[in-house]
Amino acid sequence: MCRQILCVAILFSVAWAQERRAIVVLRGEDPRIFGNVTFHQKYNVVAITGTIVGLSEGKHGFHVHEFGNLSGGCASTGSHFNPYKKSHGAPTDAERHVGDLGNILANQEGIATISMADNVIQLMGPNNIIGRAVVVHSGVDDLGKGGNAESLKTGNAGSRVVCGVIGTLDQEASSVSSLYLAPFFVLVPSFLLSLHNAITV
Ligand SMILES: [Cu+2]
Ligand SMILES: [Zn+2]
Repeated sequence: MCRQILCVAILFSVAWAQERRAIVVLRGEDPRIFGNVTFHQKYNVVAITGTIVGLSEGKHGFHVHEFGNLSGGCASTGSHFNPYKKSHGAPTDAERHVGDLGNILANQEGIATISMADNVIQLMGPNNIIGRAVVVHSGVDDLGKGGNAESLKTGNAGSRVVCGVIGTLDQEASSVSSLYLAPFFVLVPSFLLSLHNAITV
């Protein structure tokens, strides 16, 4: 029993220490539209940062689609990544696809600077987006509030203008700071266990 508790503590500390980064290089059929987006997971929060150039001014739907398949261009990346068979929504909605990241905003020069965070997409586990695709759309994602069937499926965001496959950037390099915490989760339960044994003997 005590050994099981220790094992759980060790597993928990290892899971907790995990930090991971991923990158997507975005290319469109129009070569003037391109960009990079990086994903950095610490604990369960994924920070999303990047820049995309060549877009039309305004909001553009920004999603993770289910397949990392660009053999037919952005069209072959499938639907929004939706492992729980939910309806389309805003990133802040409980009812959303895992891949629903809302909209990005391009300025007058057509440059979108992305800086957001999400705790539904993950770089590990069942919600892992690595190997899937990021797609940016021509139009605004209505976040499931459009009042028609398509809104609950795609957000009526229009055609796919630029996309790319999400790849691993690194798994360990930035995990050093979290590793300092790992001994805490091993040593404290060990100490409590020895204390418990000392008292019960
Ligand atoms: Cu999409
Ligand atoms: Zn969606």
